[in-house]
Amino acid sequence: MSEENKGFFKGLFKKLGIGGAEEPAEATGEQSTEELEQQEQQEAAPTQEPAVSASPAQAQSAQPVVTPVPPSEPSAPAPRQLWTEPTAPAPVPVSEPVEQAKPSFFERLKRSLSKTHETIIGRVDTLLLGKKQIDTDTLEELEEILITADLGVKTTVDLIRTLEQRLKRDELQDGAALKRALKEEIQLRLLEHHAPLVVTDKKPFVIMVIGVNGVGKTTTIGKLAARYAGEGRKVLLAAADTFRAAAAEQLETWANRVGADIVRHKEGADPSAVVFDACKAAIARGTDVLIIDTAGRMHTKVNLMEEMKKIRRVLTREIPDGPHETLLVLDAATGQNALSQAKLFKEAADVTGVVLTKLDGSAKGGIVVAVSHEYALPVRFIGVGESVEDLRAFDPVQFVEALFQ
Ligand SMILES: Nc1nc2c(ncn2[C@@H]2O[C@H](COP(=O)(O)OP(=O)(O)OP(=O)(O)O)[C@@H](O)[C@H]2O)c(=O)[nH]1
Ligand SMILES: [Mg+2]
Repeated sequence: MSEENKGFFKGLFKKLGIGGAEEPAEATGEQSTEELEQQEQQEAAPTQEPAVSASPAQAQSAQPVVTPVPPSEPSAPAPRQLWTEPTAPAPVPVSEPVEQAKPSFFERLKRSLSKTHETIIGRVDTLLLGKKQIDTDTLEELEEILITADLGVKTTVDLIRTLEQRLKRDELQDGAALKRALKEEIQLRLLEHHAPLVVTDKKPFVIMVIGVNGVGKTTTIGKLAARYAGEGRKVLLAAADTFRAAAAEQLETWANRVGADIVRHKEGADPSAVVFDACKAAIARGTDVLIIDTAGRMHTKVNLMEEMKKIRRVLTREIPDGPHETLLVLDAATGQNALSQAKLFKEAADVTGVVLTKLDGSAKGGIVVAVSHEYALPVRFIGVGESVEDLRAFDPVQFVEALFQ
């Protein structure tokens, strides 16, 4: 404490009639703020240096834990943490870190769906504002909202028909009842074709990932590989997108990151040859899950479809019951385009499941309902961000809850 402050406190204590006290800290047997700071620095010092080999998580945990005291409250040093506990390294999350903490994931899902919420529920709320009675005109307006919110014409017409029947049965007395009914009906349609992707004990379980360029195939494969490797499965990635220069490198980066094996050839190589080698390697190495990345761009759409068929022919020669899953990746932000792609690929490629990526920040999340209901395709996963934990197993009940809240 500065001499000036010491003088000030002496004067103050004299005025208050507290004799003998040199200064408040000593008078109460407590340490001054300044001393506390010094002590804190000394004691925190050894833990401030992270070990050279520490993981980022460990390094983080080595930061001194200091609760700063607001400068306006110098008289309350008690809550300050005076030393840093010798901290055990924070556990490094291996798999499903967010699924264990469901509430926080739900909050994140809600945030990801906030724009879609605005586009659907925000507009429904505006429509219902001050409405005392629900009639067929209300349902007509609702129809328009749902179509423009990417739920698709077929799904919307089906939803409105059901709501009309419920209106006739006198089940929609007010806005709240209509909103409840809409939620139930959307949920029912999502549940109709819902099935999670179950990796069986087929060895190798083969997942072929398809979709047009830029939708998030390679990123989804990386996230899936992390998930399965985290479950203790042996994962092999096949870089069968030989069309784009950086495609194999991108996949290799993911493989290294998550501890998966990879089979890759040179750029421009025959994708079927990569798949052939990957199948052989997977069988030889006892791989649990083989995931095949494919090109999203070809000179023409016909080329793309032909290429996929060729890959499939080669694959089934090596693994007769494969692929066990043909996963179509769709970018939710593209709305109706995603729906057209679902149609095209379903017809040409025996799609067994869908991943809807980039739901975060998209206002077109209604497409999830359209894809599932209109094309009777199970949505296996949703992508709500770029990092590894942002691929979530799709849960219709949770999705609808997050959308409506
Ligand atoms: N915000 C967000 N970005 C995503 C998501 N999934 C993928 N991306 C991003 O989308 C971009 C394209 O992803 P890729 O995985 O390279 O797409 P691709 O389908 O493999 O593309 P091609 O190989 O060109 O066919 C990347 O920048 C990803 O980080 C998601 O769920 N949310
Ligand atoms: Mg790719």
